[in-house]
Amino acid sequence: MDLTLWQYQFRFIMLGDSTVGKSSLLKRYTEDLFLESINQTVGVDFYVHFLEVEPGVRVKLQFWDTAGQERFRSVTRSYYRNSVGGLLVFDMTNQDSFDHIKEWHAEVCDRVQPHTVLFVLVGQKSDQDAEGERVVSREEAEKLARELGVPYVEASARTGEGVRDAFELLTRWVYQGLLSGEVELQEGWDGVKCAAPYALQLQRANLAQPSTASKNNKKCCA
Ligand SMILES: Nc1nc2c(ncn2[C@@H]2O[C@H](COP(=O)(O)OP(=O)(O)OP(=O)(O)O)[C@@H](O)[C@H]2O)c(=O)[nH]1
Ligand SMILES: [Mg+2]
Repeated sequence: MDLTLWQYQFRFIMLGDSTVGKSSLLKRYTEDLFLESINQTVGVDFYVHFLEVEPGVRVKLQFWDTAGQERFRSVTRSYYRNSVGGLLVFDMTNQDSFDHIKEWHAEVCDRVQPHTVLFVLVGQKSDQDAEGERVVSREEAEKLARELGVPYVEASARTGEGVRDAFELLTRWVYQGLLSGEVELQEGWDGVKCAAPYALQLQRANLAQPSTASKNNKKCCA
């Protein structure tokens, strides 16, 4: 099987203050690597990963890894609009990074209208909990997640804990949104691409009529 073949492409954006570990999360997820010394992102970096969301349905995930530093904001803002999903990342040992999450969320939501972005809130550096370095409790983070209407995952790029969960939760959420029609393919918008859009319409129609769904091939773009 050609591993570069895909039925869907989703564009995700990494958001959060500098040093919370956005690039480290991506390095862990896409290369299974962790670097104690990693360069600060300058502007925006780009990562790719493939995920099979159900047998025979491969999604190409494109990640825009933005710099958290304010001076790059004018560059990073231009990537919001063509993203279908975003990871809102804070460092659980850094109160300010948590306090700024609402601003990151509002900044993106305001700028992507009329599109919407699906978010997952990620509490990073969970390995530091055992070291007594944690300053943001799980309860506080879950409360914020409820306010924003997004799921919450704790992760550590250093140990790998929770990293796949965070990325795959978001991917499956977008995929389900596509099947239900909550996420729409739109001309001139690159958040989602489908290799065979007509097949997606068929799959949606099948899902809406369970009796016929079982008789037909359920796979989109197959
Ligand atoms: N203990 C611990 N340190 C981490 C973890 N993830 C990243 N770090 C460290 O945190 C620092 C910043 O990580 P980056 O991944 O560069 O952070 P970033 O959010 O991409 O920062 P910008 O590119 O400036 O926006 C580095 O020294 C990493 O080694 C983690 O899970 N645990
Ligand atoms: Mg970075």
